[in-house]
Amino acid sequence: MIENWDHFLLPYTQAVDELKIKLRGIRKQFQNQNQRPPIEFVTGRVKPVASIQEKMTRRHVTEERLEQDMQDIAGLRIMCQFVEDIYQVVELLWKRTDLTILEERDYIHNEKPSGYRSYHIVIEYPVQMVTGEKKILAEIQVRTLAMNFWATIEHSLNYKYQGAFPEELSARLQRAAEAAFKLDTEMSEIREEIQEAQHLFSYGKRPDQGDNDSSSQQTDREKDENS
Ligand code: 0O2
Ligand code: 0O2
Repeated sequence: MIENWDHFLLPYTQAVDELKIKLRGIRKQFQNQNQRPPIEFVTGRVKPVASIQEKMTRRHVTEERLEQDMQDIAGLRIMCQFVEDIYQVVELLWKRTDLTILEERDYIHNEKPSGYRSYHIVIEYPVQMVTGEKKILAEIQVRTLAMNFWATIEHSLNYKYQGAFPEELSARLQRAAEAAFKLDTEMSEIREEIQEAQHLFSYGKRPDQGDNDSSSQQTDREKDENS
């Protein structure tokens, strides 16, 4: 029996806090280089105890096997603008030496029957506790803003219907997932145009222009920030 859940979850809480800072750091580093970051924003959570217990019952996971068999007690989510950014983020994660990737699940090109799309990565992450190092599992979900919009809506509907959607609603959700993916595909096709516009908006110059003329092309937003 896990008698003290706070004690059990402490390394997971620490891992989520650390990983949120580290992943948000990737975004900051790109911005610092005047480059468009492949990460839009990062969220994270420790699975609530009630959800852990419910999943243990549903998946027949014993307390002895909990640490190994439940991969998403620590969960991070990375939201990206474009599908291409997702794969760039995955590449960046593979290069890191502070975590080990154990599993990858590409639900972008192999979407779930519900229509769900995301890229899932299971990592092993070492947490420094006063009692020594503890390696824990964490799940990182990488998705576009459109995929996140769909998943958030579908997730809240799941609460209402407990997963047993009426057939018509289920079909509508699948169509909506396809529409969201079509939006992602369309956006990818005009990605260069969008990137140039975003760069102009943020830095007052096109990515192919050097740094020399930045002062003369400062945007209103930058002027506000600097004043
Ligand atoms: P939802 O689900 O949109 O209603 P901070 O503490 O301020 O530094 P943050 O990210 O603002 O950090 O808050 P927090 O509470 O740590 O993050 C909670 C977020 O985790 C939720 O955002 C979810 O988007 C996300 N999340 C929820 N469930 C999962 C999951 O199963 N896996 C992963 N990877 N992420 C999850 P919302 O908007 O509060 O909640
Ligand atoms: P749950 O079921 O409490 O985790 P795993 O559960 O990780 O051992 P599985 O089922 O292969 O094994 O994991 P998967 O599918 O890679 O990831 C499960 C998580 O993905 C879910 O966590 C959701 O955050 C998300 N997800 C998967 N399918 C769907 C879907 O159809 N709709 C939405 N909105 N999200 C989905 P949960 O919710 O904590 O579930």
